[in-house]
Amino acid sequence: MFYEKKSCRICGNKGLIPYLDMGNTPLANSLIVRSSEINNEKYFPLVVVYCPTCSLSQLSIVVEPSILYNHYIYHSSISKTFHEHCKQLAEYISSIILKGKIGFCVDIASNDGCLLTKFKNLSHKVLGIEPAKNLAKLSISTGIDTYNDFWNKKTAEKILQSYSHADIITSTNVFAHVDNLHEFLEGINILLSEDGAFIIEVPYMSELIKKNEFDTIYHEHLSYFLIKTLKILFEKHNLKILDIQKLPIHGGTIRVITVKYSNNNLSINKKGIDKFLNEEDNNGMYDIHTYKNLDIYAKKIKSEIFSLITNIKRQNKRISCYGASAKGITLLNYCKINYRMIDYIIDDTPQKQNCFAPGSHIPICSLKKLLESPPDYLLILAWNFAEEIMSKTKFYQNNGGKYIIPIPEVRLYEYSSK
Ligand code: DWN
Repeated sequence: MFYEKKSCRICGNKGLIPYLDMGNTPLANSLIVRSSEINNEKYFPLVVVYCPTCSLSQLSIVVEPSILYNHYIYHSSISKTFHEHCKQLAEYISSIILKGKIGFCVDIASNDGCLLTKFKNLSHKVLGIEPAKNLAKLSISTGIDTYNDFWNKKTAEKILQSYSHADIITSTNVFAHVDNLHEFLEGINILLSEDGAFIIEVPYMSELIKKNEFDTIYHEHLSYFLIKTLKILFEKHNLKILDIQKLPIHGGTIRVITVKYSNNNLSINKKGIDKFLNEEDNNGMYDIHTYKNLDIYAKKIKSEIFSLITNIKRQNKRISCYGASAKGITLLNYCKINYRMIDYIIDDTPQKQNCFAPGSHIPICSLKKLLESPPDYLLILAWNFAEEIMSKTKFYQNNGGKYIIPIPEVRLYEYSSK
């Protein structure tokens, strides 16, 4: 079901240093469908280790990908903010990278086709690669051509036989989920055309550390990247970084644009890349001591949130949550918050509703529940979408409902206008 990863997946170094142990937790997206499953839940160690050679942080274990992704409950299209993000990404690629040319755009781990829909709207030819059967089926039903498999060399070869080289390959929020990154990039080299571009978006480790986003550490996220690490990895695979952009989505993401070494069509933003590298160095991102502080901050948030919830409960007040996100489920389990303290979690994903959150066993409900049975406090577990969630729950705040936001620090929001 899982194996222990004893060496760095980028550089092979065996001298890895553990710095954060979040205990044994269930898989964040393994929602419980029937209450009878509660007694059979599986728990996995959640430990982060640091490679002093290339500065990669990675989990100490790797859970079998088929367990995590053959059926995937997370639908990226649920959030309006993410739709807007995908639209801007497609427009940026269309105008700056493809320079107005119509291209063949392949998205790896295309989920429900959110990004590809935006490329399609700009008249590009699209193909999704998606390992989850349920998501591949869903995106095909909306008219997005999708190949149902994991990305690897074999998949790249099959796509090349049936289609053509790709002008653009995107992989947003998938790179961190991949164990064998070397084979992943060998696949990119097979499918990417000589003048094409490979664009990734990944959570940025500098932001995770800066904002105490320890809840984004769970079994799906095998690696936590810095530019230094990505540069080493890409250079091993004939890819050069052209540009890097920092984006607010998902608590702090970096977009990295790469091309094959032989491709000189687009200029390199050397100054911009060096700025990232200098900042990482200046912020101590190449020093294990910086990472050890994450454990201290995570414990601080755990104790603050636990005592806040205990105090609220002592006053006989009710608390619910918004967003059965993977990070939210991780936060609840790490902070030892369960169904005795929280009435329910609202999530707009129909597939998550009527399930129970793994570990904490809190029922997941639709937005209707917030109208029918409003709590005194709403803990926003999907804090990365706090603005969007607050704006769609105006009725709750107008009736005196309060919000708790847990990250980067525990904050209470009360609105005086009743
Ligand atoms: O890398 C990953 C990221 C990008 O997405 C994955 N490993 C899994 C997933 O992580 P997550 O579940 O923590 O992602 P989100 O996007 O923060 O999850 C938000 C949750 O909140 C979803 O379940 C949808 C829900 N939601 C909602 O119900 N109504 C979100 C918004 C904005 C809303 O309006």
